[in-house]
Parts: sequence; structure tokens; C-alpha cells
Amino acid sequence: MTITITAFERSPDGGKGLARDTRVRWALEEVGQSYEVRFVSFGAMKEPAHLALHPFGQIPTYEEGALTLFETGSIVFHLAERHAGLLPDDANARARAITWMFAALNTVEPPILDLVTAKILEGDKPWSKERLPLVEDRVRNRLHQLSARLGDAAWLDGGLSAGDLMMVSVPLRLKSSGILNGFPSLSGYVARGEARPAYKRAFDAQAAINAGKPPAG
Ligand SMILES: N[C@@H](CCC(=O)N[C@@H](CS)C(=O)NCC(=O)O)C(=O)O
Repeated sequence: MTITITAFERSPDGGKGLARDTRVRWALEEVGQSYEVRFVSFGAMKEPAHLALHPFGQIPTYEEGALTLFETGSIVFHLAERHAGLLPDDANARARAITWMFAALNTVEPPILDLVTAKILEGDKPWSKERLPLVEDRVRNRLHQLSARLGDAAWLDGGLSAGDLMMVSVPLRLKSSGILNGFPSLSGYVARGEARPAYKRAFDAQAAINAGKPPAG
């Protein structure tokens, strides 16, 4: 059955892979599923046709036959459940991998998104300079905790799982801020994710679109 996802017609990051279709593309590549992409403009995302797929008017969405999903956590979980490779067979290990998916989205991503908001959307506010260090401290605190748990391990709990895929996708956003440099084990963790052939294919596909080139293959 054809899988179709949606992505920005033109990503605000110009193709750095920060738009959330990248994590869905990565999961699709890891489990070996081909997919098509429908590109949407910012305007079209708020039109009824897209709102019928995504009530909040965002990307990515996921269509597979009669099934439509939104929210990257749900989409990656669906793929990991239906295809081998992203969730362990052992029930307890599987539950722990799913826990890391939730941790990525509910505990680590929020302060990082807050930092993005503070810098990009609130940078010109009179109180911005005073607030920014507080926001950065909250991010560092989370990274410190995550780094302590990861230790010297390659992945969070055994082999790469959907939990790692979601988690890597989150601090990846911080690369340009320099904050990650203070956490060598997390920088290595993110780099290991980026080095996966499946990630590279996902990244290259979205970068090609944003560079105005058709994807290879
Ligand atoms: N929690 C959602 C967040 C989706 C999201 O924020 N998508 C962004 C692109 S990365 C978007 O569509 N932004 C445009 C907007 O919100 O209008 C998920 O994980 O799928």
C-alpha cells in the first residue's frame, strides 16, 4: 500500500533536516518502506483539505490506505509496530523503548523548543535578554540528565530503537547553538544517528527538495 507523508513545500530551515518530516522519513528508511511526499505551503496547511488530515494544520501527516495519522510520535510508533527493526521483541525492552519515545517528546523536546521560540520569535522583546539564560539553563539541565543516563553507551537501551530515533531528532536541533558541544557523549549520540545510512537517505531527500533538486533514485 502506498505511504504518503506531507512536508513543507519550502522548509524554514532551508533543508537542514530540522522539519519533523525528517524523523518520519528516517523511520521509513530504517524499516525499508518506500514512500511518497506531498508538499504543502504554509497557506495550504491551514486550509480545510489539510486540516482534515491534521487538526492543527501542521506537517508531517501520514496516509496509508484508509489510515491517516499526524504527530511524529504516533507515526514513528505505528511504523515501529508494523515493521521489524525499531522495537525489540522482548516485551519489557519494547516498553522501555516506547518510554524513551515519550521522554524525547514530552521531557526533552519542550525546553529545546522553548529555546528556539525564545531566540527566533521573542528575540526582539525587551525582556528577551533576561529570559534567555534561564531557558538555556533548562535545556542544559535536561541534556545533563540525558547524558548521565546515556553514559558511554551507543544507544539508550541496547540496540538502536524508535526511542533513539525520536531522541536523536530532538537535540539535533541544538547543533547550531553550540550548546551540544558541552555534552560530548550526546554529540556522539547525535552523530551516530546522523551516520546511519537510513538517516542519510532521509536527510538527503529533504535537502534535495529544499535545494530545488529532485531526490536521487
Ligand atoms: N508535535 C507535532 C509537531 C508538528 C510541528 O510542529 N510541525 C511543524 C513543522 S516541524 C509545523 O508544521 N509548523 C507549522 C505550523 O505549526 O504552522 C509532531 O511531532 O508532529
